[in-house]
Amino acid sequence: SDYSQEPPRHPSLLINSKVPFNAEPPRSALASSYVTPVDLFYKRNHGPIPVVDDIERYCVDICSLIGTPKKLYMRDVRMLPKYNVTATLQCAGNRRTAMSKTRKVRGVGWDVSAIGNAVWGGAKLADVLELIGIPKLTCSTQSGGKHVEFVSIDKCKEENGGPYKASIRLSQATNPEADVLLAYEMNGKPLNRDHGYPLRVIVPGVIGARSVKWLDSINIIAEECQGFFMQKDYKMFPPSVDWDNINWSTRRPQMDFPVQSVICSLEDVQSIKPGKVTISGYAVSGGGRGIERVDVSIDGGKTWLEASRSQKTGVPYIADHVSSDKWAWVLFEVTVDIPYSTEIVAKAVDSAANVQPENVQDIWNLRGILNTSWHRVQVRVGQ
Ligand code: MTE
Ligand code: MO
Repeated sequence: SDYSQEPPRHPSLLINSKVPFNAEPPRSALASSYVTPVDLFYKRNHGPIPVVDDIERYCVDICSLIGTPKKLYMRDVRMLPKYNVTATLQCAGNRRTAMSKTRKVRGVGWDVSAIGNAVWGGAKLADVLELIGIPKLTCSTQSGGKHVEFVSIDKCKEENGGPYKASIRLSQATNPEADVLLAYEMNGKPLNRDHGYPLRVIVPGVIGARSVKWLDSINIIAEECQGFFMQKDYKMFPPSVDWDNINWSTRRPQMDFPVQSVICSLEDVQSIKPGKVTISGYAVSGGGRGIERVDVSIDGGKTWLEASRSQKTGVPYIADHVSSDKWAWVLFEVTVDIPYSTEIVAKAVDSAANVQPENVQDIWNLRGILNTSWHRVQVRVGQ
């Protein structure tokens, strides 16, 4: 494959792999802004970044089981009502390195920054599907179509040189409140090549793997997408399953991500002076569930303090979907006195009262996905 036309990237990104390009920002840079700058947003690719230079001729083929196929040009997408949705995108492999420390897993070695929060601008998929005669809030069509498949332009080795693809349920795709977008903007600017120029899917509240970049076609299909990343990857297995006894067909593709929180203001291990320390980070849950609470411990989880939470400055955060960005992370902060070396821990609770698991061993899985265990950092206090 050809990596001669990769775009320029920010020098402070921590590179996990050069080809394909996989990189994340330093954790200290991540929680310093509610909206993650595009340059610092993690980049997760499975092949070379496609080159789309003739934007006039670029179009997405939409095929359904009924009716005639349609070609969707950028001008057609731009003609539909434009929505700006603030949504956190998180790779299922975020925090994989920490899981690998208890028992080896396969996959890109992410620290805690394979996640970012952006304002995605574009058309709602529900509006696009209406153009080809699929009404809003459709659960299944007469001809049996139940899933919407997104196929990319890129080429990856996992698909034997074919394109990256994924699908979501038709009921989610046609639900305007699910806010599934065909996005052409990120933080108010046209998408850049790394993030899917000219058009990508954003599926809020769902693992990043389903938000297909560089969209080439949309297919309404009867069964879920049979691609590698749906059927042979991004599934959550129990700790008893390893590479010698895995049966992929026993599990469903992961969609919503679980409740997560991470301390970004401290490295593990961090040396500090005794005294007041501000502990800050992010917390987010999938499926549009807001963050109800973030607990911080400075004694390894024996006692807890509640951190303050925020989204937009000056607007109180309430996890009620009306005054909050329901698909977006919250930033948390608490100032504490740390007199001696200790373990600092964060854990969040979402609006369905889901909590993070205490120990990573209990959720170990061979692909190293969804490490949402309590986030722990060691601090060494010296004079
Ligand atoms: N879409 C295409 N076409 N190719 C890819 O490799 N990677 C997926 C998803 N969409 C991918 C893709 C994965 S695993 C993630 S986590 C997100 O894109 C990452 O999006 P980002 O690079 O914009 O952060
Ligand atoms: Mo991912």
